[in-house]
Amino acid sequence: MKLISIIPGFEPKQDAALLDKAEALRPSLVHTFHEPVRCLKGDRDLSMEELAGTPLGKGERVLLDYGRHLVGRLSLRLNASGAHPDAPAMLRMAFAETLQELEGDPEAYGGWLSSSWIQREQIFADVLPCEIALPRRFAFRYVCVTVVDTSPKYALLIADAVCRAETSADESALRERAFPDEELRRIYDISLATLKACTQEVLEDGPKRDQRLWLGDLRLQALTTYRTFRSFDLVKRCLYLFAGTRFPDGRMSANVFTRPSPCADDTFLLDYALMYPISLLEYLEETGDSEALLDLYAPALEQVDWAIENAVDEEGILTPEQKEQCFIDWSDSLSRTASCQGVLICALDAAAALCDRYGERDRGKRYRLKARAMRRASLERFYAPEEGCFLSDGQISIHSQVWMTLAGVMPKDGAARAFDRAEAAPGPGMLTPYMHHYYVSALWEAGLGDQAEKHLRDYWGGMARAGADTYWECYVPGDLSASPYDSPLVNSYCHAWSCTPAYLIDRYLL
Ligand code: RAM
Repeated sequence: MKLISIIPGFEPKQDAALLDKAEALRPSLVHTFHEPVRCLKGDRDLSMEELAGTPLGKGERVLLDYGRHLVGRLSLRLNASGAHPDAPAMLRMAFAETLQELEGDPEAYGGWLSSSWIQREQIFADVLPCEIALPRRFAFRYVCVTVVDTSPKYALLIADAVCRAETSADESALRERAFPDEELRRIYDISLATLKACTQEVLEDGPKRDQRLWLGDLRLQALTTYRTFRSFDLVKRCLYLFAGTRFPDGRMSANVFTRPSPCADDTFLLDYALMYPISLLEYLEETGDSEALLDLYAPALEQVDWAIENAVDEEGILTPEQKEQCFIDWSDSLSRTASCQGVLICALDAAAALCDRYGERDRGKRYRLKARAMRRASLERFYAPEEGCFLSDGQISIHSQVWMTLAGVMPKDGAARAFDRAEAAPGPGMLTPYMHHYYVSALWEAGLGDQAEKHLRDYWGGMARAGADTYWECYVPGDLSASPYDSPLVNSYCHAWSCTPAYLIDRYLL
């Protein structure tokens, strides 16, 4: 599934008052400084002091390991060894969140996302000694530095390579937690590291790549930060950004660019837009923020109203055209109809609860009636009693069982059989932690807590065992090369929608 949307002449509708409020909520960043914890030159393991005394000539390469995932900017102090430098030093650098990324060849990359996301830098030092601050922000644990050339008269010394890391996450908000075992603590800690790295001036989608807001990711980050860093104002800022720049007809964009100034992307994903009323309700449940309710109520309900008017037939079933506008998971062969139907029912429930808060009870009642009718229609259309599970356009997938469960359509006591059936079916597998999050949540909601916990330990624990410092955008157990973009070289290995174990553990296990 390629996600490339180009709407000629697209001009988002900007709401200056909402965008001003978003701007006023821009957080300040906290900086920390980090040196490599080890340097590898060939098979020699060097300390930073040893590296500073090791001349590097043409073609030589060193791997700097910072020992943890960082989001920040690098400064190099370079020096010369030998005769007076008579030519610039030229360096090539590759930044990587995982070692595996350094193995791929950027020149051979042929995926559908831009190759410019591959984190590289080329620098020239005209005068030595010197200090060079790299202009771009990178997300990395490893930096591979190759000396492309110096001259026969001198070699290069790397005196230091300090990263100024940045985040707006407030560690002092974290509460001590008692974990039943080390595995769970590790899964939880990696989740915190992931969210911290994505917590910048907005809740970024992945600091290596998009560095902007995506609506589906935002909801999961918000749920997780409420129980960890408690960045309530940052969630509020993100909600205002989505409401402040939209499609001309009021729909929320799937993502918002934040620089140079907020601007909706011309990409619409129905299930993402429907996450907005859900996210707003969850934010209000946490904060009781009446300003946000007043400002964001109308934009939130517009998403649901648009869907009812444009995406549902008389029977209360999602239309075939609209299922094409849904994300749900990165799977080409997935039928998204039942899943997106489930998201819409959840959004109707959220809309009704928003109406209650706002004092429009009759309107809330109408959403409730619609949700009830859609539940009935879903059961009739998608549930196959002989199979004991839901079918979407004839296909059995875990995705459909998940969203029918979360939407309250799953027959009572039917979940265990439905999930067993779907797991055994040859249907499309789940590709992303985004989908796995909803899977685990659905298991818990269906009373299948043991299965949920096991899956959480297997899936996120699997990434931890594979060496993850932060959770990856895409993870398919047993296939480290899985990628939605035809190449893992552009995969993000610290990704917003993957950060939820801290939420899940806190909510269901502690
Ligand atoms: C990717 C982003 C994001 C996701 C969308 C659908 O480009 O990384 O996480 O929400 O796709």
